[in-house]
Amino acid sequence: ISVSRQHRTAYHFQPPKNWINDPNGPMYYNGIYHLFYQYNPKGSVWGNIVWAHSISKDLINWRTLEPALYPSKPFDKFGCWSGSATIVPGKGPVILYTGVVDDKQTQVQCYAVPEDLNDPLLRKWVKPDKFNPILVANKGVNGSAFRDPTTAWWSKDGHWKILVGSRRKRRGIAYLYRSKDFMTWVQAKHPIHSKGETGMWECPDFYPVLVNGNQGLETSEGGNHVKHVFKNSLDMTRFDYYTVGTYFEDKDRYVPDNTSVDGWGGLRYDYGNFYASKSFFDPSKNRRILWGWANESDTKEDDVRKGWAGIQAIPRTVWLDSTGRQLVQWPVEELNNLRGKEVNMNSQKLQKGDYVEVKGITAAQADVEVTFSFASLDKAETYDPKWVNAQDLCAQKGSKLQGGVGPFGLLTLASQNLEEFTPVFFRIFKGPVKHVVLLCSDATSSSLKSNMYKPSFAGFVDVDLATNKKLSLRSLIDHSVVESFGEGGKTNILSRVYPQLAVANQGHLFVFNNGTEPISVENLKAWSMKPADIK
Ligand code: DQQ
Repeated sequence: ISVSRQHRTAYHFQPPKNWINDPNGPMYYNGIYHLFYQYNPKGSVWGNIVWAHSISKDLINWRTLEPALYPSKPFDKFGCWSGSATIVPGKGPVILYTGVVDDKQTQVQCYAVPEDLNDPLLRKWVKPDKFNPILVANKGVNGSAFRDPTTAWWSKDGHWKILVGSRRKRRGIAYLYRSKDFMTWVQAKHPIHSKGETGMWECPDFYPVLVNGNQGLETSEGGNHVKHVFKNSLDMTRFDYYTVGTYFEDKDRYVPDNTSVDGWGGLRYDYGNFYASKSFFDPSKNRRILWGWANESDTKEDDVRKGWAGIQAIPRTVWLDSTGRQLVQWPVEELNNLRGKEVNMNSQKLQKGDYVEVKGITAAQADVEVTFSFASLDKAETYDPKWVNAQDLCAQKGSKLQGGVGPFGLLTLASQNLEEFTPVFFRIFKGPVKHVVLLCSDATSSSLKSNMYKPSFAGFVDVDLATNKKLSLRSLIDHSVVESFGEGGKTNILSRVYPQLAVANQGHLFVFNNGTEPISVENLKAWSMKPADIK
């Protein structure tokens, strides 16, 4: 296979060629899922941004239509940047997006509606001159940092409300706007939320989650049975952070719970490569679905050579964990329809230094679910409270340095003789109060090729091992992607890697243990994945 194709994904969404970034305006309308995304029709680096448009019946197999939005008006002449869709009862879908008006990147908010609501595919979108642009930066608002409108929600006080991401100096801000008719918008006196020293808040997202249960909620739902989630994408770190908190609808203020921290130290949807995400409510299955963009980790020159860059992560169902402290995410169930041949491994013991191959599947294009168990935590290494940054800790310890309980887990995209591998693994420490569990997806040894970004992505897993000495892991392996879900989706990490040897049918999968405590692979199921039908 050619170099440009060998790292293309088989079931993660990507167009046939060119650059993509943020998912935009995802929605379900009249039986069809719509995904729009930032796209460069002219090349594989960022630029010339339009809204590409793909449709699906199952969130996995896609048809690409012509771009829905491209620069065509004075208010979006320099780009159609990110935004969201709202389905307005009785009217149909409305897109809100950011138009760039000049070469100084001055940003305004615009709207677009389907040209013909009777077209089941909603192929053509129009930007009426009446009311457009619907928002320009008021005095005191930084017009070159004013973008990415959210899906609107309807409040009991008779207003539609949206958020727009911004910053004032180094303070990240989400401004709130109200409208009675969806066309005339007035800025609220106070932002819904802001935080010092976090920089630009790109792509804010704001939605209710059920306090008890995993069903999703329509964006306008409120009441005592809900909490709210506020997410922003921090330009300074290129990660998506969220808090769980309370929305005071009468004051239009959001206050995070004291269990979640705003900003760099806070909770993340994903501790790897996952940015500018956006969620939507899917009424057909009563779930909330989260899309996120995974950028390349190779160089710009590589992207030019490949002729493509950027993928979308597998859409994830998202809900509030029973602890109320964090969210849980899981690949949409439709993905399982791509599962082909299955192999199993049960009660496989792994002593220190063991690694065992999982044979019989296409290991470079696979889905793996595994549960590990261990008899005792006595040998766990002592946790040093200075280790607050999981990624630094993973970089320091890696998968090769022997531990007490762990490192154990999967070696994905491995070459036969382990010249290359991307380990996804747990490492357990004895903390002052309880055990500290680290989940790591370490790209350090992923490729013999040097000169690329090979981060040791990692996050901590909030789990109580005292009663249940087990940890579970699912990894979606797709040529240049390893997208992993720890403990049922509590801590998730997407890595982009570019093996040179472990490509196509030269890719292998192993389970391993490099700690003194023996580990049991209680149950492992792995499937060859069929390619998704994306045209
Ligand atoms: N990407 C868009 C912006 C957004 C950024 C431009 C986030 O609207 O803030 O392509 O990746």
